[in-house]
Amino acid sequence: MEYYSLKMRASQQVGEGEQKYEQHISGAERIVGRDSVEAVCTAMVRRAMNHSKGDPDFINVKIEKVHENDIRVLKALPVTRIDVDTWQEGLEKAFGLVSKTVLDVNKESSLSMPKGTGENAGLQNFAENLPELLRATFPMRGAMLYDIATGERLEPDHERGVRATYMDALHSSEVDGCKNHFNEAIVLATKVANAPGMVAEFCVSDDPNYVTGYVASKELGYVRIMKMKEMGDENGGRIFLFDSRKASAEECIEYLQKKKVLVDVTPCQKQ
Ligand code: WAQ
Ligand code: MG
Repeated sequence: MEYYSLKMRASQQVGEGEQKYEQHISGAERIVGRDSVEAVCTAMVRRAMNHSKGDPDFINVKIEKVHENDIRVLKALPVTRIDVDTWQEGLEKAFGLVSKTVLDVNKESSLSMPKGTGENAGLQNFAENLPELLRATFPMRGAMLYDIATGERLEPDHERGVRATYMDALHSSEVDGCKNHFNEAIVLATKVANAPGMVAEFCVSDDPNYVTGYVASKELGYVRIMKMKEMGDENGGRIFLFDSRKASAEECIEYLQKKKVLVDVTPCQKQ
């Protein structure tokens, strides 16, 4: 079977003179069989032309052939959900789950390391740092890559962050459709959880009307947390928690940005 990667991004110029800049309106990416390329491309352009964020004056569609041998097929992470009464409670739960995962990994590593190495004062109270890390992701287009071994940020560009790309659901016949948050997120989270050195991911949507977020890792699976921010809040972000004792940042970023991944979501039921 021959596959193609399709990527679309649309933007609009706003402002005048010196202040003029390209504002992102819409973006999408797929990996599909040869037979679907034309229809998916049309659907992407339609999505760009009918977006509530505005009328685009620039649309970029990139279509690349992908060799089947270069595609890795991954099983979707198992999905669970946590219901909460308030977004504050949801955020607490999410912080709790990731910091426990991080502490467990750090405990394990420090047992196998000579005393005095791999310890960092800032990491002792990792949980307390999480709200500040999350706030730092709000203006970013990609994710923060945070090293749990040193407490350092490893994105080459802190303003942009690292973006996971070249991924889709396997056998996804869907051509059109507006953004489905869950379907896109389970694909991204599964790719990310399988990255070299990845420990966990933390995500809050930047869509003001979408308050469900998640934490994910190979061990935790994909844990949906039904409220993680206030309705109407347009602040969201992603943190990729990474362990530099397990892999190099270059290797991890190369995988996130270049490796083609199809995620088998058939057994994955939305909870
Ligand atoms: N790679 C890395 N970071 C990204 C990417 C990407 N491909 N796409 C978005 N981000 C970052 C970026 O900073 C955004 O501001 C932030 O993540 C949130 O992105 O089970 O919609 O696309 O129902 O707004 C979760 C679904 C939906 C929960 C998450 O994220 C559920 C969502 P958004
Ligand atoms: Mg969004």
